[in-house]
Amino acid sequence: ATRERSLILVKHDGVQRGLVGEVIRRFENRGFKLIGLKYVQATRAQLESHYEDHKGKDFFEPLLAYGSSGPAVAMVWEGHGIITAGRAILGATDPIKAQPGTIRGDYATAAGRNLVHGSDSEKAAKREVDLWFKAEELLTWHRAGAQHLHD
Ligand code: YYY
Ligand code: MG
Repeated sequence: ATRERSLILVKHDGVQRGLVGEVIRRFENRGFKLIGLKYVQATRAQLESHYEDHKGKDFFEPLLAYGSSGPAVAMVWEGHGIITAGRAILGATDPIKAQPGTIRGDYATAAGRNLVHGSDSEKAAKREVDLWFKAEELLTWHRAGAQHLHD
């Protein structure tokens, strides 16, 4: 659906690497609509909830420790196919396997420093958007020229 949403994070390594603008640019250029944006200091508890599916895995603790060590940027993007397209824009979880032209394939080499997060299903997107944003922080607006992006 055109109203499909995805929670995209520029994780702390992405902020440190100066890639916030680059990530936003790639989603903007593709024609997606930004409806929520904030600079956040994630807590361990928030990341534990965000990554709940990975609890118990060997990378879980380092993921929480590094992710809560400094600021990140949280975004909600909206548009037709945003979940699938967003994952494609990010590239594979292991940046060594990520295609050039993707964010991870262009800028990262390690899974533990893979710069960005993107929701992987509608169910995950709903849960993650609710975790990072209050309803009133999401803006309803019309992106000019939308009729030229899809029929
Ligand atoms: O959704 P995505 O971020 O692409 O990967 P997930 O399999 O959901 O893992 C979440 C997060 O955990 C990943 O972005 C980095 C970290 N991680 C890791 O450090 N080492 C792994 N072998 C797998 C995942
Ligand atoms: Mg994931």
